[in-house]
Amino acid sequence: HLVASLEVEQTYIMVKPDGVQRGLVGEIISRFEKKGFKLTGLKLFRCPKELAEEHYKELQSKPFFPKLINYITSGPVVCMAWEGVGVVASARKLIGATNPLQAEPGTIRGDLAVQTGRNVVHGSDSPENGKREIGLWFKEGEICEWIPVQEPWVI
Ligand code: 3AN
Repeated sequence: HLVASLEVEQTYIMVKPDGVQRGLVGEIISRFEKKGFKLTGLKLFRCPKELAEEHYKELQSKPFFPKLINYITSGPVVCMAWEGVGVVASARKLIGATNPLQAEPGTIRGDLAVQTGRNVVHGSDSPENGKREIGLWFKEGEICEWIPVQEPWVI
């Protein structure tokens, strides 16, 4: 169980191949934007098998591991880094339960997915894994630190 944190954290969010194929990229990004978190990294990427295996190494012994690797490498994914106070646990809430049939309506999986093996989005499960996964999926220079400014963009 994740407890809300007051620390500024980083989390790795990824639209999985089914989310890209189904045209849900904009919808998923907008959920995190509207919540108020800060986007610090974003790219479309075709993930090599070795990276998928490293990312999911904790699940290596699970019977569904080969299927999971096939799924994640089956097409491009959208890699994102998001920053904010308590972003790790909050993003997991926005995403909803691993099994989309158990995910609450209003969550991404609750609204947009049916199958565990096609659950459209990934979110890091701890601040430590957030850092680890951002380091895994992004190269140096691909993460952009920025400070929001209040400018009268439209007069
Ligand atoms: P979450 O993505 O909600 O953090 P994890 O970390 O337990 O869930 O699992 C990682 C991914 O592995 C899931 N997003 C899902 O794609 C896949 N997965 C987990 N459990 C199963 C399962 N029982 N059958 C098939 N795939 C699974």
